Amino acid sequence: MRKFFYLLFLAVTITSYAQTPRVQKLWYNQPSGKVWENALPVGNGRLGGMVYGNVVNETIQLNEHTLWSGGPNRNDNPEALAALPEIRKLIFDGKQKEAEKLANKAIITKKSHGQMFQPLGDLRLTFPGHDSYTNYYRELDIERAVAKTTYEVDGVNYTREVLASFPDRVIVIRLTADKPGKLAFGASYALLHKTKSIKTTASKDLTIAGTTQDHEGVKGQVRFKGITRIQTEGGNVTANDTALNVSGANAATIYISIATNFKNYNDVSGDENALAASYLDKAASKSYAAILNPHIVAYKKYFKRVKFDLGATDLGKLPTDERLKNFRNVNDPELVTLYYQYGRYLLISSSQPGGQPANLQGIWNNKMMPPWDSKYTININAQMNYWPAERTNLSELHEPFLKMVEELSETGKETAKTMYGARGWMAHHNTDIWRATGAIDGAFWGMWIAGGGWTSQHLWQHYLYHGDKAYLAKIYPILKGAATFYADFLVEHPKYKWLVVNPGSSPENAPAAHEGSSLDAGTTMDNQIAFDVFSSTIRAAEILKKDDAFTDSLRQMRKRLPPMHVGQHGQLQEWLDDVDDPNDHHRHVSHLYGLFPSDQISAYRTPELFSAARTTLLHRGDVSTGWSMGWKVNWWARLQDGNHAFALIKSQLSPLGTSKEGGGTYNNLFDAHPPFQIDGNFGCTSGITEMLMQSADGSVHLLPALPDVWQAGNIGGLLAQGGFEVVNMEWKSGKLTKVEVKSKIGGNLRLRAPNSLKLGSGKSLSEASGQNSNAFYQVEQVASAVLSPKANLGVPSVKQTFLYDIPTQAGKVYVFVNQ
Ligand code: FUC
Repeated sequence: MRKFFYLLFLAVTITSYAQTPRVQKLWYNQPSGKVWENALPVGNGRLGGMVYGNVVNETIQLNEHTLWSGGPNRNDNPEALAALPEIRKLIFDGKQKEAEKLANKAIITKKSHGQMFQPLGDLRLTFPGHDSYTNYYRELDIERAVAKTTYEVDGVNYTREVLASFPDRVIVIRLTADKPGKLAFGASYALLHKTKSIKTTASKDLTIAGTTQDHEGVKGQVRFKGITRIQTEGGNVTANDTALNVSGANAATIYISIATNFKNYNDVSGDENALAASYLDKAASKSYAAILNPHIVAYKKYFKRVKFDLGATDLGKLPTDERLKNFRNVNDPELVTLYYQYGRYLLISSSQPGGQPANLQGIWNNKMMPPWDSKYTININAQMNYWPAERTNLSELHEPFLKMVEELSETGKETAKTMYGARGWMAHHNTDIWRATGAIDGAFWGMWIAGGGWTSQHLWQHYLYHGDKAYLAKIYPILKGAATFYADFLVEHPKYKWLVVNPGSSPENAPAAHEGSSLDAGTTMDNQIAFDVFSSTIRAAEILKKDDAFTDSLRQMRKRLPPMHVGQHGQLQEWLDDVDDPNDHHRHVSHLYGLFPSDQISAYRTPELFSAARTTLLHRGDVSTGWSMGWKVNWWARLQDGNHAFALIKSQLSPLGTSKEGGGTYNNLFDAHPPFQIDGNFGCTSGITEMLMQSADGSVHLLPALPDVWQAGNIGGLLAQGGFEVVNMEWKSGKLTKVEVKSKIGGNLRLRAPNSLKLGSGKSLSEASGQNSNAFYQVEQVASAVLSPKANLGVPSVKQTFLYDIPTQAGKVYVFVNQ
């Protein structure tokens, strides 16, 4: 009954009205207490901080991007080469389980299974006498990248602000009291590292130092240094051996600098002491205001590029945790836009040029042994982190990932050669800061060779978005190396004569027919990735006018890859044989790689595969781990079903524990696998973009998957391939009313829209015809599907669209309005 009245109350207060959106903030009426997932993340790509907002015992849990266990190392298993023919034969003979046993022995590493991303430690601030407080409030302002806590004690208002400065490379905490002399606190550190020292210096700096852990037989070699300095206005600072104390101050600024000896994956000869001191001295010479303003400017440079409004309701006035509790039962469109922009905030804060890519937890981890080592799982998770990068106009932030791929193309050469006797480069399903490329965990998971192939596609995609030929020339050897590995690794299937990856797998899933073994030859995802690796290398070589003979051989091989199969249940087959179980709800749906992020499966070009992909997704079901649901939002967007995509968003934006199948969101809007994994945040941000705009399948498709609940709104700043920026897009009643597209490099703009459009000048548009002449929109036609005679294929329902060709010139903005 109470629930009924509550829902009634919510229904009455829901007056959906468009208004200027409020400042985008996560905010709460309670401190985090002991729960890390209540704390609010700040970061500058190099340093991460989790701000608890606790009143008496404040904690800022700290991370540094290069603070990993171990040191430079390799983990290839040289026995692989000799065992390869036998493993292949066993798989071709249908003895997958035996093949898996042999692969566990000869292919899975006998060395490191990957190193761990480790926390630095906690900065603890203690405020004696603040036990009885009132007017408590804390927030994370994602328009300025500043966390704030305020409360009142004995008539004094206290404020703390925390930021991780982009330009100054330090974390800064500003504390103020609104009555003079009332600020007093102690500052100390708690570190979990075994090798550590915490001490104060004569000049009252609080320093911490240590070395990361040995792990999996690799000696810990990352030395870190942290220096904390406090400057006060009024009052004074005193130091004991391991802590600083502030008393009688009006205000104080805490500067935290952290550095390590890490230079790159192969070099730990840096001077952490000199680096930490140089960042600190530079920053501490500036006032808080002199740090705050450039920080906001640097942050906004990225953040402000995308504006997004779906309207607002009064529910937006509630604290974030309450909105999360309500979301799936009410209409709170502003929580969608907040969550979307929060995904962008998290990428800006955890991935900056020159730094490490966002790992499984971005840059936020408080555990010495985090789940899955908080490393890079490259059979989906690390790629998903970067799906929003180009789409949501944060291309520069793709750089750390692209750099990692470049480094894998170096370390992965030896793996290709020693383990498989192949040229080129490869990686298995995981890597870490040392760019290890061996096979880890166990053959069931690790016997997957496509980590290099898939990650290499991010370089090609980056080119497709910007069209920079010099960049293409630079990365071409990496694409070519990935393709060369496939050229050497593929073998002829004895029965079908197709060229197949063997041994391979469809990540982390196994059909019952294979006695629980995941190993197989010619899995659908392996074929799709090989197709993309060949296609992108061929196209790059054509553009660069080189390597004709090589690309001819790739064309020949590409023709011999297995076509996609539609099986007896009308599903897209996950394996070459028709062994899928329609009741399989596995979180990985790897064979839909061809639908997203790739665009081999299309509503217009491959209707049978499109229908089969939809059936597969219906079989797999919705609720799953966070990242799996994030991927599903993208897939349903590609399937042009906005309502289904929105249903996934509702499941994802539910408090942790709402569904026993997993997934959900923590109070700080971190995605729950569970545990916390950031990929679900990024996957969902990408998916929401895909619901509103897709640049794939030969055109820029506007509003391809608008759910009924978002009938009016606007978004500006999305990027499309070929250098187009959708500067602004407005819609009402599900119809586009105004669209502005900036062409950065010229070329034909092929627009697909849900309603007919004309130019802003009133001139009509030309209907599109034939192939899109814009080379960035060239589509690679896949082979016709092989259909099971038992397959009952429904005809996909695809909404009517209008397709136009608009020749554009570089630098011009084109305006379109509803016809
Ligand atoms: C893969 C997934 C798990 C998890 C892990 C980090 O192994 O199957 O769900 O996301 O990566």
